[in-house]
Amino acid sequence: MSRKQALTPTFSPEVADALATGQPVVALESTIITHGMPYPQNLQTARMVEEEIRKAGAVPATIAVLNGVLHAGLTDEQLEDLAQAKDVAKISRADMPVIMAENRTGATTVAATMIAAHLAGIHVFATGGIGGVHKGAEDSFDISADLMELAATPVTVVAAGAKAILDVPKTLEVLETQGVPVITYGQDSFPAFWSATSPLVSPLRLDDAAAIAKAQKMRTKLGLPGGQLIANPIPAEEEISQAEMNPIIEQATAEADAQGITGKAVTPFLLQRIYELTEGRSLIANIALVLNNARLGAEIAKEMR
Ligand code: PSU
Ligand code: MN
Repeated sequence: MSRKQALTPTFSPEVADALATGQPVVALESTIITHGMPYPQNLQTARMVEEEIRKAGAVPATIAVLNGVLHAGLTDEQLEDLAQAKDVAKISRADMPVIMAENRTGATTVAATMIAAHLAGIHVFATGGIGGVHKGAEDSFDISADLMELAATPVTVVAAGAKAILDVPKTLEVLETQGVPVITYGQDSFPAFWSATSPLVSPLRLDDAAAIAKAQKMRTKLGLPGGQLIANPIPAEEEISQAEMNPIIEQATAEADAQGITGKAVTPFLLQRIYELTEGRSLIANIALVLNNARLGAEIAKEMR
């Protein structure tokens, strides 16, 4: 095999133009569409998130692999097809080369979206929640590749903290071990996805988008690989408190264990069960926090140039 230049993703016209003219661009993942939310709310949310980024003065680039082609920026038709598709692969770092080599279709997780964003020259990525260390990881060894990706690939990821389906203290420990700055935006408490606060104190805190962009640039200047995790609390009026969520999460986790759900299936199973157990309220909060992250992502992207 000869050495070739790295692959460039296929850009939508909007994203190609934005990158060529130096406009701020925010990457978006697609696993949240295919495995994180039910249809049609997944499609509606994907469109709303893109629109929110445009309103904030940046350009959205939703990432996915369609028939083996890595896309940055999807047409509305491509988005619609993906939102309705069945049996779409969930692509993390390990799957990405194989799915692409086999000309298959797949949705990108946080890890794979970071890889694609970096190949595209996009520095900021907004999503809902990252993967992390699962409860019981001391037996299952289930630790999301998202954490190692944050250590390796220079993209700033905006998420609403780590959701309480994970072992959040262990997730923070792995991020620290891997040298990933975990920065909460505007408060000391580390947010817990559906809940704006948790009893955990955030490792780091910054209060404006310019400071967040400056921190990523400094990381690169120091010759340190990797990105940073920005934990952006859900707006207080849209949260579901931890007191309310914790018993529901416990029940969903117990069911996953009882049914022997493991590996890649764990996160989608838990999200679906929590949606059912909260009678859809978890989804409403999930949509609110993704929109909130899209807005902050756009502000950071504007400061990143
Ligand atoms: N958290 C959410 N919604 C999601 C995911 C996480 O609130 O859809 C998805 C993201 O794509 C994340 C992936 O990268 O789940 C993590 O999966 P795993 O734990 O199998 O690495
Ligand atoms: Mn996992």
